[in-house]
Parts: sequence; structure tokens; C-alpha cells
Amino acid sequence: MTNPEHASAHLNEVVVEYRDAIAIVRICRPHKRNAINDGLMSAIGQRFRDMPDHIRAVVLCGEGEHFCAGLDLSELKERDAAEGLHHSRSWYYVLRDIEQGTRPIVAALHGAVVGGGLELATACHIRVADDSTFFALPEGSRGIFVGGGGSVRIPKLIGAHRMLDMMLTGRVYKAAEGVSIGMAQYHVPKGQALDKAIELAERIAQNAPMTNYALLNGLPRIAEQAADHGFFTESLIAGIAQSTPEAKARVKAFLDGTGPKVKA
Ligand code: 1HE
Repeated sequence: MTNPEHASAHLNEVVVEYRDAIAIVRICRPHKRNAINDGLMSAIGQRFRDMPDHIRAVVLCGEGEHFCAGLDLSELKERDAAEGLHHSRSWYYVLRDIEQGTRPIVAALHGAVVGGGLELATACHIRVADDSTFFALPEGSRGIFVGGGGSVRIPKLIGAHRMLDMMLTGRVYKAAEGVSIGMAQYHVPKGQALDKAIELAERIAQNAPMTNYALLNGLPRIAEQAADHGFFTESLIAGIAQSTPEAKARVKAFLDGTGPKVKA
């Protein structure tokens, strides 16, 4: 659960470094392959809530040989059905808050991105996978189901038929193939995911905050709306975004010849 008492005992497992306008959030439980128990999930939520206002973009990464081994299975064995429901919801609340927040999150992936680790990665906005990355949903073989929003988010990236295959057969996608089907937007050599994610986050942090907010909160909703509703929602957001002083200043700079051009 997202219980502050839980979170405080686990804040040392979520280490945050601030670099100018970006934050690097590192999950540090490598001896358990960054498997996420209740306290760690609460601490992740707490770290994102505690970000200073000047932080415009975030990199999320994992310490050790793997990004994240998913749910800490040692906590699973004692839960009854109602506890299981609330546990799933507790993941959902944290992941929804970071997905629909104000700061784009770039996940730097390596090693295992499995089960709840993949659910965490898919709540981020950009995924950079290094060549050691592998994606899997071992829930099928453990007799359980995804519970951190995976059945909503993962099919949007790779299609329900591929997720079904992963859960039915235990199929593991290695980095190149995973990226080719949409698991991540970037594929880099082994050991380079963090540097690439930082580079992207620094670029994202230069965007107008309203544009980033509209992308995180408007775009996914518009994509789910019927076209006619989507067109209207888009017009509303476009009107708000272009009315901000920052947008006016940026457009003026381009027209003055001082703003950046698009480069091929
Ligand atoms: C764990 C976990 C875990 C490692 N929960 N303890 N996720 C899984 O089913 C994936 C389970 N993990 C693995 O398949 C492997 O550990 C890895 C491929 C990720 C890494 O392998 P390896 O050889 O580097 O590490 P290891 O020796 O398997 O694990 C090191 C320790 O971490 C070991 O504990 P130790 O006390 O014996 O040293 C492991 O037991 C422990 N460990 N992964 C608990 N997941 C919101 S619902 C989401 C549902 C799910 O995520 S289900 C999928 C769970």
C-alpha cells in the first residue's frame, strides 16, 4: 500500500540525484534484483511526490545487473483476495501518478525488465533499452496475473496478441526484437542506456512545461476518445498551450530568427 510508514523505511532503496533541471531516480535493491515490495513501491511514489519544482524531467533506472525483477514474490504468499485487490490498486495509484504527472520520465533499461518491472517501465514515457535488456511476463508461469496496470499499458505498446503470447508461453523478448515490436523507443549498446536517457531527459527539460503537461495528460486521453471528441479536446489543449507566455516567446524567437530551426 502507499503507506508513508512503509515508504520511510525504504527511501534508502530509491536514491535520487538532482542535476540542474533533471532528476535521476535509481531503484537500489540489487541483491533482490530490484524486486518491488510494498515499501519499495511506496518509496518510489514518495520520491516522485517530493521532487522540487524546478525539476522538469526524470530518468528512472535500476542499480545492479537488472532494471527490475517485478513484484517481490516473497510478499505474495500470505495475501487473501481482498488484500490482493488492494495491493494491485496500490501499484496502480503510484504508477498512474507518475504517468499522469507533470514531468516526463525516461526509463533507462538493462537486464531483466520483467513482470512488474515491465509494468513500471511502461508507466514511463520513454524507454531506452541497452543491449542486455530482456522483457518477459513470468506471471503466467507463476499462476498469477499482471496487477500493476500491465494489461492496460502493455497491449498499447505491443498489441494484446503479443502480450498474450508472452504470458501464455513465457516468451522472452531480447533487446533488439523487443524494441522492434515497440517495447522501447531507443536501443543502445550495453551500458549506454543511462547516458542516453539523461541526454533525452535534458532535451525534454527544455520544453515548455505546458507542452510536456499536455503530452502526458492530454495525448493519452485524446488517443482513447472517439475522433470527434478527440479533435475537440485537442483544440482546447492547443488553445491553452499557445496562450502561455512561454509559447509566445518561443514563437517570437523563431520569427525573429533567434529560435532553433528543425534540423534533419
Ligand atoms: C526475487 C525476485 C522477485 C529475484 N521476488 N525475490 N518476477 C519474476 O518472476 C522474476 C523472478 N526473478 C528471476 O527470474 C531472476 O531473479 C532474474 C532473471 C530477474 C535475475 O536472475 P539472477 O540469476 O541474476 O538472480 P537470482 O539469483 O535469481 O536472484 C537473486 C536474489 O533475488 C534471490 O534471492 P536470494 O535471497 O536467494 O539471494 C532471488 O530469490 C531474489 N529475487 N527476483 C523476490 N521477483 C503488480 S503485479 C506484478 C506481478 C509480477 O511482477 S510477477 C513476476 C515476478
